[in-house]
Amino acid sequence: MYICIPVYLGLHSCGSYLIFYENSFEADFTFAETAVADFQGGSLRYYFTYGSPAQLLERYTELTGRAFLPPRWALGYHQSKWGYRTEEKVREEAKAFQAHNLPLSAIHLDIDCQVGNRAFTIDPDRFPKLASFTQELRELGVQFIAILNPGIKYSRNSNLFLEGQILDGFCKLPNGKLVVAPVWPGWSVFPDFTNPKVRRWWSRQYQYLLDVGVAGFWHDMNEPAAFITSGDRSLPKVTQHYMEGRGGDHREAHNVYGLLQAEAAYESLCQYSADRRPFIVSRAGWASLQRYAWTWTGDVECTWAALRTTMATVVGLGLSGIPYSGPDIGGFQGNPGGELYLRWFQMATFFTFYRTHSSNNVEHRTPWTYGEPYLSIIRQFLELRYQLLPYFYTLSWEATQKGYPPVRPVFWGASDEPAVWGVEDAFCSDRAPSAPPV
Ligand code: MIG
Repeated sequence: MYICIPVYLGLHSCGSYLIFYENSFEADFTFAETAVADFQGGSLRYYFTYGSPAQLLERYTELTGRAFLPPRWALGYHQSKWGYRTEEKVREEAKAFQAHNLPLSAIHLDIDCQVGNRAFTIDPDRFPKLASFTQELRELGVQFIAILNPGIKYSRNSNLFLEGQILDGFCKLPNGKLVVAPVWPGWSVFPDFTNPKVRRWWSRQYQYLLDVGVAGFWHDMNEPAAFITSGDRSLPKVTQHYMEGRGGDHREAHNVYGLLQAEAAYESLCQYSADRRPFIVSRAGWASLQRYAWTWTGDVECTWAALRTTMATVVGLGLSGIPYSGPDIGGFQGNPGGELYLRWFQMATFFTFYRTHSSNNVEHRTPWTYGEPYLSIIRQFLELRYQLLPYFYTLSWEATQKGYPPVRPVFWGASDEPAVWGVEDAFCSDRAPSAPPV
């Protein structure tokens, strides 16, 4: 998993309860005769509350914050692919949705649109008139979303590297040397988002992309992830962090790294335009990510088992305060085939984040890839989703007010009924029906 949130919800016949540990260190949780939470550092600070699941979520999000209301279009369908390299390909995709009479609200551009996989770049040769292109897409009702990773290319030819160095804003080892690790741009350095100065600098980078009409941002690899074949595929544990001035290391900073990057992006988008709601998707995060970003379930496999797990993951994220999430429809790595893609599509119709995405080395995946009868059934579900938009919008508003997740466990309205506690292959979006007979 890319997100750790040290919160758990206990179901009990005499009342349910929730415990949140305010500690971002790595931890082991054991649930047996007694529940043990074993953190590798930090202080023992936890919050306990009891009541119905609705009351628990209300109190947990009163403490950690509630989600913002998303732009309405974000609740529509998103099409994504690791592999849209040119403006022409994106245009063709948007037009193909029209030609197939399928609604579409956003297209997500992966690292292929960048120059050398570098954050905040879009290749001007392959996207020569970005401002008019994003305008053209908006006229089709389609928003342009751009990916970015936190790692900055370790090179004097990179402006971001030079700026970050002047600011003394990159993560270092105890001996004062920069932490350098291979990621998509090549050898990279990592902004220390636990420093408010670094967050302010990072915030400014979104502006020119907003100026050319980019509607939202997709933060990937922000655990942060690095290509290391053995050991931790992240920064060394001894990496030093500013930690808002008090100092600390990566053991404590790891889980909040992506969260603080999302905060920087959120501030940027709010400041840029007070009358446009931010749209940010973040792979990593911690408690309170809901205040800044949506998330998705990462690189899931193209299997029936992964489809089943997705349901529990999305419900679990909701119970951890994050109302907006969903899977790569069909799975990330591999080719699902018509039926698995369709079933995944149908399920995701009732999740908040409704997006097809797939890896760069698999068959191009769209609602029409598998022909009939799949296409017609997918169209019906897309139409149903757009009919349900007012309902999703109301559920979103409820999340902003109360912290209730739009996608709920079956025990939501029947938490005193042990028969439904373990249900992981179903969910509901409003009150659960009364408990089934035992
Ligand atoms: O190492 O940007 O989860 O959605 O397509 C892979 C390429 C990096 C991982 C993301 C995935 C994205 C991919 N990224």
